[in-house]
Amino acid sequence: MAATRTFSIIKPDATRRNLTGAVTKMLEEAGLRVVASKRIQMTREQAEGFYGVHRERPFFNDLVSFMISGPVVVQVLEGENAVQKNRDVMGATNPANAEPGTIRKELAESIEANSVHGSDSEENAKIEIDFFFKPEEIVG
Ligand code: RTP
Ligand code: MG
Repeated sequence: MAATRTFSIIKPDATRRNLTGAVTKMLEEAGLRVVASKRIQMTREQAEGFYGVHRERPFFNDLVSFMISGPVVVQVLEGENAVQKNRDVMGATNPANAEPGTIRKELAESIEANSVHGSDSEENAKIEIDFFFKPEEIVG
């Protein structure tokens, strides 16, 4: 099967606790390869744009504030069935419901400060990769 790509964010709760390497190690051990990576401070406008689909959700304002509360690491991950593989290693949105061995179970603090974002479909992966990366920044 051909390699596909997904988009990942290491969220501010993880960068704050110096867990960038720990998260990346779990992604790599799950069979994903980091083909692009950069540490950025998101602006409010960027975070609102990125999470635009959640604009009407009750947690939207808190989520945006959290995502700009510190640096994040945005990454493009490559592997077989990358979107699903990443979702599997991330675990459930709420770490209390996540399976042992997943990033959120082992590392996350709460349903909001849940350490990682991952695209939920190949279509959204393309949109999210384009939101943060130029083609020449991705080296497969
Ligand atoms: P993500 O998009 O970050 O990969 O996570 P997800 O699909 O598992 O969760 P989603 O429903 O898309 O929600 C996006 C992010 O919003 C925060 N959230 N807070 N307070 C709450 O009830 C609540 N629910 C979701 C989380 O940071 C979640 O990852
Ligand atoms: Mg989502």
